[in-house]
Amino acid sequence: MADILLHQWEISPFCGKVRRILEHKGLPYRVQNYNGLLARQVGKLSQAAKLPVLDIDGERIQDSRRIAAVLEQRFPERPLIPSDPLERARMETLQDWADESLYWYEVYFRACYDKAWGQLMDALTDGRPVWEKPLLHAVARPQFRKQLRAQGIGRLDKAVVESRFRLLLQSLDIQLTGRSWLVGNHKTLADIAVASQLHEILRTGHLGAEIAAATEVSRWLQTV
Ligand SMILES: N[C@@H](CCC(=O)N[C@@H](CS)C(=O)NCC(=O)O)C(=O)O
Repeated sequence: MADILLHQWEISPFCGKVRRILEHKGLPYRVQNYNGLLARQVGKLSQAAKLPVLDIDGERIQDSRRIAAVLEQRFPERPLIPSDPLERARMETLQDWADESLYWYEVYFRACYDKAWGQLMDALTDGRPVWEKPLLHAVARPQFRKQLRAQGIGRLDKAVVESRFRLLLQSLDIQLTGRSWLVGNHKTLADIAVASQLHEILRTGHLGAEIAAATEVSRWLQTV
């Protein structure tokens, strides 16, 4: 049995993605959380100073996509990467969209709405001394907003971002109509990557009703 340690923030969609991959493959793992000021240690774990990072039998792997590829190679049972080239290409496109675009909606909904921000701060300081919360708040919120402006979505009004998000939900709903999975006939990394972002939007967001109204998306989310 492999010795697997996931360095994570519980509330990070990319860490949720790795947990779902490990659970799909039936691999037991331990977690190390970096809440509060422990976040300062993340820079020592990964060049990009980002989580998830996975230690597997002494090897350290950064980035959810790289982690997914290594796990698939080492544990090919219950595959998540399709062997068919067209399905694989579709899976890669959706994974990239989830990781590099949909993710920013989740960041926007957390950084720009006070209630979601409060929930994020509670989760990120869980188990830590109370004085760390105002400190993290003061450092993290401007950082998130700066990242959002650089990415572009942070320059848009809430109404515009929400209406774009609704369009994306409708488009996913159409893609999932009469289908169990986004690509092919079994669960793939596309399902896990997209659902991991949506689950986090649901966790701290105010758009739960909109996601529930997308009936195909809601049904599929319960299975991923
Ligand atoms: N491409 C990376 C993205 C990971 C990522 O952006 N993680 C966020 C947490 S959700 C992070 O570590 N942010 C810290 C920072 O940007 O300083 C992956 O797929 O693992």
